[in-house]
Amino acid sequence: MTDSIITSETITTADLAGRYKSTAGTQEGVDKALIAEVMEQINRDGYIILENLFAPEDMDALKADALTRFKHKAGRNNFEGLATQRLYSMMAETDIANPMVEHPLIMGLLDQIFEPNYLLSQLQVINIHPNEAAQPLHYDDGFYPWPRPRRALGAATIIAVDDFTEDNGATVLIPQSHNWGDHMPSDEDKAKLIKAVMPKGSVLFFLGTLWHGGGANESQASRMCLTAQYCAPFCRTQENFSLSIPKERVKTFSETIQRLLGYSIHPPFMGMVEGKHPKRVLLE
Ligand SMILES: O=C(O)CCC(=O)C(=O)O
Repeated sequence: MTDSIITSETITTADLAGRYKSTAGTQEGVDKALIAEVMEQINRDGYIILENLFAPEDMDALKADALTRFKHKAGRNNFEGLATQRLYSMMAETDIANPMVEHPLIMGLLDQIFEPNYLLSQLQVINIHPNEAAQPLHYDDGFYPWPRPRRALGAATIIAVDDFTEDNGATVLIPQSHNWGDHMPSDEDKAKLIKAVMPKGSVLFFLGTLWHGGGANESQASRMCLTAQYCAPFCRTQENFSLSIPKERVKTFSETIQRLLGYSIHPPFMGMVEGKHPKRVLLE
């Protein structure tokens, strides 16, 4: 039981959990000056490329692992990609991507963008094969039907598992489109598209309001990425991880990953189970 006195002023911020207090922000810290510098670019342009954040060998290991797990040869429509493989729910089978999902710099940026206890909204490996057409341009948090311009309710990483080149399907994006109102990209806007060309192990980090899409793959080789999308703690996640990742596996994950998967509370009680903290269901 908590002995906090709840008032009209504190009802949306009070941490009512008695046993499992919020662990938001307890991950390894990152230099504040670096976070401020990166955030300045994200706020201005809607994105940043963090070159070589991960070791190429870790990318090779992730690729070898993912290639054994794809269940389908291609997507079901031109958004998933008719020459693109997607691996969903990988945490149900392997934790090879966990260090990338919870990297301290990524968490440090998300701490600046969202309220505490933000969530992992989806996690995918995307393998774009030769001859794939460009994906329709979109912004990732567009399914939250709130008028633009507005704050980002989502943010994403696209981690280059292969080198992203001029012709192999590097993600394309429109700088500063995170500030747009509710209009579709015009031909003039599309002329400003840039390609996220980057060496493997690099990360494209962008706000959920930034217009972007997978690029056309005009090369002879496939282009793989790992992408994690995160959302504000009061938004519905794209994947329902409580159903897709067995509790026995979640128990083995770090505190940060558990929190990202929804074993956390957005004050005062969003995410509760039978009025209790979800960790009680996970751990007791
Ligand atoms: O694969 C990419 O480069 C981008 C994919 C994407 O934006 C998506 O599937 O929502």
